[in-house]
Amino acid sequence: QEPKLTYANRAALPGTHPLARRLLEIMEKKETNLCFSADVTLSKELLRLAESLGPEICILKIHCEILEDFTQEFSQKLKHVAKKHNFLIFEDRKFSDIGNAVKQQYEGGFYRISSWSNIVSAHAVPGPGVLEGLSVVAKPLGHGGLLIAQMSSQGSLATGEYTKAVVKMAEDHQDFVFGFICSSKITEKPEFIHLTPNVQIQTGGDKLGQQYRTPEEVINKGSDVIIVGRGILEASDKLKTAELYRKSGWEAYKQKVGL
Ligand code: 5IU
Repeated sequence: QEPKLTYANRAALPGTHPLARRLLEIMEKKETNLCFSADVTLSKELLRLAESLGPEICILKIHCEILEDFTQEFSQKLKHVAKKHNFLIFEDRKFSDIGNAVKQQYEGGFYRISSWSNIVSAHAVPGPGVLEGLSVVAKPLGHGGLLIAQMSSQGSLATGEYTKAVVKMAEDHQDFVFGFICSSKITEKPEFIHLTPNVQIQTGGDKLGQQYRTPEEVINKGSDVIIVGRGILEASDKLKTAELYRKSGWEAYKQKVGL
């Protein structure tokens, strides 16, 4: 069997997107494949979480429109914390309109997402125009995007041939797309990063269709980054719990690549 590539090996591949390279280097340096998903309503709380969990994570994923009190001052503070603790900011916007609309949604409006978020997500449903619109904004800023290839919710329509078409679309737009939100490994190309939500050490689900798997299962299934929200958010000691997720994700990775 071929030796498995490490995150560092993949960072060094010539075809790896510069932002993916930065992510893989952060992962290697901080020994973490944990993306913390902070769906909270107050910006102060989000900043507090980012400050305290920052050292444990490679990415902080947020939904800016869940915040009740979003300001540009907040986003600048978040950027500052991200720089201090060396993690990337991911606005999980799931853009899904025509190119001209998403370009404006990404760059302008109330949130001005492109001014503070390194990574954004998009649906492939509209066709390649969505990526072309986002690219116009992302490229000069060095940002990158993730395509939603599969979803963790019950009854998701993003399966089979759809997922395959998403991979193809990503391969055709590697100047912007550097990876996928997915539940399992969907391409053998080592330049692409696989990120998987619905991770909890306690398996099961929620009442709204979410279905959970453990960090080990997810990493063993070929994913690179575990996305954990309520598994950490609802714990009484969030820092200790984040550390637990970081360690289990990292151990699973080390075993997988044979380190
Ligand atoms: N998320 C999913 N599943 C998906 C996609 C995104 O859970 O298929 I695409 C988001 C939703 C939420 C986070 O922001 O990931 C998971 O949070 P919990 O760990 O709290 O379930």
